[in-house]
Amino acid sequence: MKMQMMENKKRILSAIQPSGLPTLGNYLGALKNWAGMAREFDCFFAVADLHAITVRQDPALLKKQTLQMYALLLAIGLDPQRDTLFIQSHVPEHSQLAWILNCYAQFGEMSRMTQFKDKSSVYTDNINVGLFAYPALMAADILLYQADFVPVGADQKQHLEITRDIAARFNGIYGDVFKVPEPYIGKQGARIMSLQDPSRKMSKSDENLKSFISILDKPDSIMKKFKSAVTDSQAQVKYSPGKDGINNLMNIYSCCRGKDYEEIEKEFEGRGYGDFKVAVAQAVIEELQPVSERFERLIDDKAYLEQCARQGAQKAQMTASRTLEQVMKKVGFYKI
Ligand code: ATP
Ligand code: LTN
Repeated sequence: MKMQMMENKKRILSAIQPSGLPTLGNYLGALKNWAGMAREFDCFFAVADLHAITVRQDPALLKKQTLQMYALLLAIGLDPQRDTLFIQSHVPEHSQLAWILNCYAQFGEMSRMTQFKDKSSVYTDNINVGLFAYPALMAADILLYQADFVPVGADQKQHLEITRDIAARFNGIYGDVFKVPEPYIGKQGARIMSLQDPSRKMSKSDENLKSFISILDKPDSIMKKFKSAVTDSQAQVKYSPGKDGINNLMNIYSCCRGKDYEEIEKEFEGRGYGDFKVAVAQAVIEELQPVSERFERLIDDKAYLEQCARQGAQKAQMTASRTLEQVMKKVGFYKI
């Protein structure tokens, strides 16, 4: 009976890069939704270390951050027994399929990716081929598992579209090999903006440390960052187009407290931005506290984390190898 229910569940796959400790943006835009979806779906979640090296990483730091990110998957409430939680490079099928998909992705469509354009303007001394081919690896991550849905923040929608295009193109040539996945973009939290420049998304690689909240920031640091968040000169807590700073704070508050904008406007009627900023900080502190407590406990238990990662990779590989084998056969690779 239990087995049958498993089979009826739709499958989701997502991944996060271990390129630093996640921000509140990653948490509200991605991680929190993953934890919320886990009961309903058959879940595959990966730490995308192969993607991380598209920008230069310090090897020791990458290693540390990979285990930290894996621990965070558990700390947000994912269950290594129920869900398939793994580290991307532990399943070599990702690199293998990515190469094949490179040959079905067009230079023109890859050149249009906003993330490539953005990152190649930032990392001007290292515009490597991996950075360019990044979406083909992401397509491999998704297509290997025949995922139905891919939960991502709005910034990754374009990569999902190219994944769908590559899948449809491949299926068009060889028959139905890949499931064409749908994006799953949570309404709220889809785009948390920088606290210092609310026209840009909150990003863990931002040089201005005051612009983002790290998921493990201590309460006093969270409070300070919200108090110095950039808003406009009006002082009414009201959601309105163009007021990016206050809109962002309202979005954050709404995600943490589960209230809609109207309720928030009522709650803070007649009170200024100062009060509101403190309330938002408090809500974020309460939201992150259980996660950081669980994280602190887990990160000290390396043996347990490694055991979970090993099992997760084995589970992932069972599905991934089946898809890859089918692809290789279709393409015409000689098998012995
Ligand atoms: P970097 O700043 O190092 O490029 P990032 O902070 O943008 O990284 P990723 O690892 O690329 O984070 O993204 C992980 C997940 O978090 C993705 O699903 C992405 O859509 C989501 N995400 C990232 N930033 C935000 C944000 N500001 N608001 C909502 N979701 C976000
Ligand atoms: N590119 C994504 C991370 C990522 C991903 C994936 C997301 C790598 N592989 C597969 C969804 C599905 C990012 O940077 N946010």
